[in-house]
Amino acid sequence: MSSGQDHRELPMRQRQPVTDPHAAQTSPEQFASDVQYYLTLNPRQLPSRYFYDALGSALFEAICRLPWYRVTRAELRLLEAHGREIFERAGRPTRLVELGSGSGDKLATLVESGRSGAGPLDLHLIDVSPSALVVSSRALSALNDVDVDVRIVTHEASYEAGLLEATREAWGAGPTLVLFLGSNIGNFDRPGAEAFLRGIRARLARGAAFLIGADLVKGERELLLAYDDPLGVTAAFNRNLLARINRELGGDFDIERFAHRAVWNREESRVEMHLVSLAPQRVRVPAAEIDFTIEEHESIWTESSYKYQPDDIVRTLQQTGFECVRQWIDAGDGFALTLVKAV
Ligand code: AVI
Repeated sequence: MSSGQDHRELPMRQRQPVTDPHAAQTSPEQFASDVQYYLTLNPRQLPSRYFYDALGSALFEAICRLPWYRVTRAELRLLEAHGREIFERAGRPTRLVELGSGSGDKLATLVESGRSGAGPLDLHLIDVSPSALVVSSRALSALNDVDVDVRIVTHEASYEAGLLEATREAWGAGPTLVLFLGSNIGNFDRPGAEAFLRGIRARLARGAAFLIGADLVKGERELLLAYDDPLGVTAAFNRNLLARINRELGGDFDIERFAHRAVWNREESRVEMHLVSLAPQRVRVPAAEIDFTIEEHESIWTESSYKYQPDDIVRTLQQTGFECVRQWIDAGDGFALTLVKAV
């Protein structure tokens, strides 16, 4: 893959950090040290995993409801339409493990549309947010009312640590389907995505099924509207990162003097989000021990959201230890669900 190769050759300081957006590294000390490190790089950056404090998570939920951000709805439609086939082709799994389960909506949709009444189903929810785990396990418990016998286990952990715990569980062990939805893979750069998928493969038994959702390359106008919506919700989501630094690390970012900007980087196949300084301004973040001047028009690069071609997804999965079972595409909204098995 040429883009992955090129990217790997860039010096580390020019790369957007490889982020596990829901990684468990959220201690105040880690946050301060990451802010210090990334804000003093050239170009300045901040890791996108820090978007998801309570306000940021609420703003992200709102983004998922925006008419211009189609990822969530497209994926839910595919899960609903093809749930039965997903269960069949995944080998009728009795254990489902979702990495970054969030609200639990997607898993609930898949189980409701795909699972017939027979036998209990173990659902393992992995998320770093304890409040998300409470909400999702409550939502998924409701499946018991619609005649699906589910047992729910929550893991407050990063993806990989949670997967290790979930697959170590002796009870209920049976055919397993691991889910990585929401196009979260898009927030890894290409080498990071490959390394992540290899890590997942290493934790799975041969034959285990893996379902991944990924947003596809589409027209620039459509992509930019998804990341720079007319209601300004994505701008608020982006700028909240500076507000979070002010709140938690005593920073003095003048939030109104930073503009949200979304850019489609065609060569790298990614939408980038930036916060652009509207004037030369001094910024101090005492807990991160930084004090710097940011120039007018200088930007802080806060997120990369890589977009895939359908074949690209299959190739990447094949290169990381999986074989393709089936891919379902929503051509209208440009989204793909790909089911693979560990080989
Ligand atoms: C969580 N992640 C897949 C979202 C994305 O599309 O990259 C985060 C997001 N950023 C802006 N809008 C949504």
